[in-house]
Amino acid sequence: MDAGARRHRGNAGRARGERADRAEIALRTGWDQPIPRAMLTQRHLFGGGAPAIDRAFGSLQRVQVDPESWLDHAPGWVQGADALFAELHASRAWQQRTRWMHGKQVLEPRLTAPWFLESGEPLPPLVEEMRVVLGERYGVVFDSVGFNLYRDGRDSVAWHGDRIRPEIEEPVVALVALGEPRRFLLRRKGGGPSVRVPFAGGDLLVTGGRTQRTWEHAVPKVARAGPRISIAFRHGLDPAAYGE
Ligand SMILES: O=C(O)CCC(=O)C(=O)O
Repeated sequence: MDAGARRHRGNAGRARGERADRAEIALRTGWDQPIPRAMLTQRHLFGGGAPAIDRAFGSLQRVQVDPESWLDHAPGWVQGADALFAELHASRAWQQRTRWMHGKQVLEPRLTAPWFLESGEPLPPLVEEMRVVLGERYGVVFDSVGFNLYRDGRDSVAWHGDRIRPEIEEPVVALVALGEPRRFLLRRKGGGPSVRVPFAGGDLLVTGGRTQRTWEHAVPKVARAGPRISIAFRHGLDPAAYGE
């Protein structure tokens, strides 16, 4: 067999493997299904009114992405998400961080505003309620909250696992999305096929087990999108994570 044929067979084998991998994840999660239109409209209705959270976690479903890794998804966990979006958009001290990439400092394509428990600074009351209620449910003290603002479709976050201290083998990270729906993708660490995780404005998405260790996630750029805020509740964040 010549080199070209060998390469072709290698590529075809890899493609077959990736298809099988994607099919396996889709089978377990059902996440290759398009989100029904009616559900998107219904989601939009949750956006109005006074902000509140569902302390009973009535819509929450756990998805086992592999035997050691899970995601909890609670659609519409935040009611009045639009008012909370407006409050956070107006009140957080948004900054654009820089990152080292290929030996150069580049601007991170989104704005962030971290909060740390040790600062003693009060959080907006509903965000504090989320932090406490989520901490009770998952048995951890969320000692940092990262606010992320994606101003439009050009803002994004690249593939990564969160930088949690290595001695915490199974970190729990809780994310709340507000505003415009964006694609939230998940793939095994190091590459391979990705799946789109349903995560719309007002939803709660919690990663647990080994998800932050053996999987990575991303919010890719899109041609057009309105603003979106995500709130990340973490425990044991590596201090270097916000140091750049
Ligand atoms: O915005 C999101 O939904 C994800 C945020 C994230 O992954 C991060 O800040 O590490």
